[in-house]
Amino acid sequence: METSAESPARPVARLSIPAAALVGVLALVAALAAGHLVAAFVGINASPYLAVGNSAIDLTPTPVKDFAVQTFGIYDKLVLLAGMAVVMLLVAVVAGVLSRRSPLPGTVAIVLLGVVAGIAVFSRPDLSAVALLAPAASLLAGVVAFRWLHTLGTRRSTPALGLTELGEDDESELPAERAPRGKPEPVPGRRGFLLGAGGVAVGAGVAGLGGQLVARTTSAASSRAEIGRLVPVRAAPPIPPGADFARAGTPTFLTPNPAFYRVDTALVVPQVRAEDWSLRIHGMVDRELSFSYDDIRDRPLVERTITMTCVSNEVGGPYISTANFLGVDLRHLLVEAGVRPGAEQLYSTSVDGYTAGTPIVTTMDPDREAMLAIGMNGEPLPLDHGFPARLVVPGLYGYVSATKWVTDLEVTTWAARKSYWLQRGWGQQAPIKTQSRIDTPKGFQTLPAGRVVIAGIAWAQTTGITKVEIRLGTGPWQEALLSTEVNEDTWRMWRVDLDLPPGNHQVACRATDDSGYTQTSDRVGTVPDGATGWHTISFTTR
Ligand SMILES: Nc1nc2c(c(=O)[nH]1)N[C@H]1C(S)=C(S)[C@@H](COP(=O)(O)O)O[C@H]1N2
Ligand SMILES: [Mo]
Repeated sequence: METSAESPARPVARLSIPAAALVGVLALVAALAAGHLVAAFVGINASPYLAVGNSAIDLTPTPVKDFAVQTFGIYDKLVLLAGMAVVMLLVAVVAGVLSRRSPLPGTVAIVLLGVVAGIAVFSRPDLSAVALLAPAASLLAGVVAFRWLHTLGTRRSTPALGLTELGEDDESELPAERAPRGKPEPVPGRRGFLLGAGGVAVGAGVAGLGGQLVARTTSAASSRAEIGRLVPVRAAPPIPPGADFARAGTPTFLTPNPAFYRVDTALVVPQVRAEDWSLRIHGMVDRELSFSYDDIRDRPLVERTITMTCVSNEVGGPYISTANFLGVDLRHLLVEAGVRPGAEQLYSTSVDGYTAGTPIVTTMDPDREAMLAIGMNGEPLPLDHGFPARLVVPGLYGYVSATKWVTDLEVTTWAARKSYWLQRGWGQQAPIKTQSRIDTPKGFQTLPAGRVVIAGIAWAQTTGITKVEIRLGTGPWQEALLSTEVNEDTWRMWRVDLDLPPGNHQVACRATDDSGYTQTSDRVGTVPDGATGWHTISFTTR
């Protein structure tokens, strides 16, 4: 009888467990890579992997989110992406193994994943309907890769490492024309499978990397690079000498952009090109307005030194930074639009659907100088800090004021709109609380006995800091030396020089602001409107 390993393919064999798992994983990789490549053209957040991750963030219950931020800090999103990868890989392995004989279970699994990704993409506010092409490409590539590899792997051939021929445990289906056992000649079945698998892996790699490359060049980064210099009509006054005690261990007065704290719900930084950006002002206004990037940059630009703070900053925490923000007065834009009586809230929306609600009175207060910012520390806004434009309102925590990638401002009431974090239990009114932090020594540090500098920061934006005191153990409060004041919207540094004998020490600090208020010792957590309490650390001198 005429039989050879190259006889027409027929699904008479089944895949070994490792081969089946490999088929599942490669189909997954092919699907994700194809989706990523297409997403590079229709909006990178349409990449199924990222879209599912972004939806996961929005659906996560607040306590879990808080836990993640607390536990993983800036790595929270990395941990989420890694966790998703593990889950997807497990699903792929299981689907593959369930498909050892028939490709049906794996096909169903891919279609299900494709539908989940499609829903995730569809529900993203920053994506249009064409973005569905990305999950569609994933679905197609996944199914094709899966079925093709499955066919290659189950093509009857000489028994080989990756393959189990039918028959060993299933005599009833033993094919009559079994391949001869004696001659392990070339093994095209196995070789074909391995070549196919390698091909899929390489193809996926090329598609995935290609997607990254395309996304980068069509991206906001290239648009930002072409902005050129933004020149204010009024630059921020230079930072005077003595504005920080950085040499003693405080932060520098201005935070370099890469070191500026970052807090947002975006898994991948929204990519908005300046050319494509516009800002709409509408709602309870006399006339609706819309501004392009050039409309904004052609207005008189002002530059202001402002310290931003996140409501999620624990006592002693890192979510505070200072920059020279450049932009236009938000109040002027609102006056042009004509805010109607009865308006309470400026409801701002980011391109990624994030929203915040700022009291209209605050935005209209001439002393507050709320900004629509397009520049930061002499550059266009960095992508992660809101390029092309964001809001900055001195004295309010970021979640009620500092919308990044802002594209829509609706003048409205509190009842009509509930912003992202309000829906999750945070406060409607969130002025920044007067606080202070010890930066040096570090908690549990050991230093030589003798001269020791205790130094840190204090802030009470819009009011200003008048006094900072420290206390060793339960000793008397001693007043710290304050740095040169820059303005009332920024932090202020402080230091105390001590002579300490060897021993264990505990030190606490508290600030008093220009209204005469001294920081309370009552410890409250960050929810719903910001932490209070004295920052206290222990250290040792030897
Ligand atoms: N689009 C968008 N804007 C946002 C946020 C966000 O999640 N999405 N987070 C806000 C919060 S909670 C803070 S504290 C500030 C942080 O701004 P930064 O990342 O530039 O420091 O941005 C605000 N603006
Ligand atoms: Mo925040």
